[in-house]
Amino acid sequence: MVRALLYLLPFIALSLPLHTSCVDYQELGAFPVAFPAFSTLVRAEGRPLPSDHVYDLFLSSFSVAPDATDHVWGVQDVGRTINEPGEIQPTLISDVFAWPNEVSIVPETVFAESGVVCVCSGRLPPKNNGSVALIAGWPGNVGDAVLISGTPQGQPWSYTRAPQWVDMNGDGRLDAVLARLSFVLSPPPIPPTTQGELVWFEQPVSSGLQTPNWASHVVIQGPEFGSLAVRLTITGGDEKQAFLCPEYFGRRFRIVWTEDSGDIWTDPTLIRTATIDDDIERYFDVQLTDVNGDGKDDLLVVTSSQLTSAMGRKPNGTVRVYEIPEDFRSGTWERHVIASGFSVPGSMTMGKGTPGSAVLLKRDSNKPTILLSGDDDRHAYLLVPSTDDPADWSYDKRPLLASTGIVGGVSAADIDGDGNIEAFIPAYGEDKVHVFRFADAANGSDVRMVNSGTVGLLSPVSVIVAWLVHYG
Ligand SMILES: *[C@@H]1O[C@H](CO)[C@@H](O)[C@H](O)[C@H]1NC(C)=O
Ligand SMILES: *[C@@H]1O[C@H](CO)[C@@H](O)[C@H](O)[C@H]1NC(C)=O
Ligand SMILES: *[C@@H]1O[C@H](CO)[C@@H](O)[C@H](O)[C@H]1NC(C)=O
Ligand SMILES: [Ca+2]
Ligand SMILES: [Ca+2]
Ligand SMILES: [Ca+2]
Repeated sequence: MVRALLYLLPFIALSLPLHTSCVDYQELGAFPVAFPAFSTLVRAEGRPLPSDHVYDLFLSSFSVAPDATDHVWGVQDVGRTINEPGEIQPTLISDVFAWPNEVSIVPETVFAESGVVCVCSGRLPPKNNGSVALIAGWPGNVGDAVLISGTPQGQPWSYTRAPQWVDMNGDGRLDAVLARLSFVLSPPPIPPTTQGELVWFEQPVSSGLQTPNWASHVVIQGPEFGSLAVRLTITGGDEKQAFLCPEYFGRRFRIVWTEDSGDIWTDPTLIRTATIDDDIERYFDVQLTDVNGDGKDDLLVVTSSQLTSAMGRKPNGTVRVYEIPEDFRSGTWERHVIASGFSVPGSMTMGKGTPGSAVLLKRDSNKPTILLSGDDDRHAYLLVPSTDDPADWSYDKRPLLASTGIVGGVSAADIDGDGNIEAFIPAYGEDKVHVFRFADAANGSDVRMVNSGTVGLLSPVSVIVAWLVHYG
């Protein structure tokens, strides 16, 4: 009822000129999905291997209503109907998860089988009972979910980002490595505290895809929402396995590795960490990618603004890039803040954060434009590089979409092979997913900021924080 009334809010008809020297775009349309949250594009697998430009799209959708049924959706070969987004009809993969977060595909190298979908979930407090689940058979008749994270009697955990598949114990089988979050509850008025940890689930010797409750091993305490597996160089030019670990509540950004020369993680006394940055921001998202187009990978990192009276500062969400040192264990990570000043508008900012996730719109060898979800600030943005010079870290921040609800996890790729990048922008409060295409400016279309939508509810991070603030 409330939502129906909110739909009647007038749409604001802003129109901003947004032509730039190196990127142009059009909104191709949108398709309906109730409460879309995360979107993920994955290259289609199978035999024979589909062409490079066949992508499947996965979406999670959840409602904060206590007894809601939440959904995991998939769209096979989403490029086929991309020019008529209204025709896109997602297929239901599962409705058994409470609050599904990131949905992805398990690489064929893990089970020598393609088409395994992985769902991370976790309804937030007080039913903080999430899981990591495998579902075989995509596309087609998918099977039942197998919960590898198990332990129904143990401490409840929420999982947000999809696992990284790395062989942690050297037995030749890839294991699932994830960050997870739990709340340590005390009787009121003592506020709950958060606990995060990097954990790996050990793939069993046989039938991993049919076996629930894989053995778990904690690497370090700290990371709550995500971590990224990377192989980086050390002095002498060798590479080592490591995990990048942003911490939201912990307000630091670290890297963890093992001193074991074969990168085997079973001996806790060999595990080491180094701090990449600890400028007390809330580290939220990290990707390894060449941001400035110099041929060397960098870290693209988002810190989320969050009003904290204790800090006595204005909230200031940022997008920043770290250059990777020659030896990741001891070197200095040079930081370049490429966009800042994100804050949730209005007076009701408690428990809200911005920006959300970022994705490069990588079309050619030029410095790519970045697509950014504003999350609780209800926008999507483009960060457009001022020049193609790799040493120039200046970007123009331009609003792309104004939704009056939360903007979810964005994804982008050339999904139809036409040379242009298409992007999916979930608009949680509008019950739809927007579809954009980015092209060269020479092929310019009528460009303006798109306004649509209604007032949204709460993003995953927001709910946690709102809950903490409320009970804290
Ligand atoms: C948590 O979820 C699992 C799997 O759905 C279920 O077996 C278990 O009973 C749940 N625990 C609680 C405390 O709700
Ligand atoms: C936000 O942080 C950036 C650098 O991290 C700084 O340049 C900028 O002035 C800050 N803005 C506000 C409003 O504090
Ligand atoms: C731009 O338009 C030209 C001519 O119509 C076409 O050949 C070219 O492929 C287009 N480029 C992109 C990136 O769409
Ligand atoms: Ca293993
Ligand atoms: Ca670079
Ligand atoms: Ca395309």
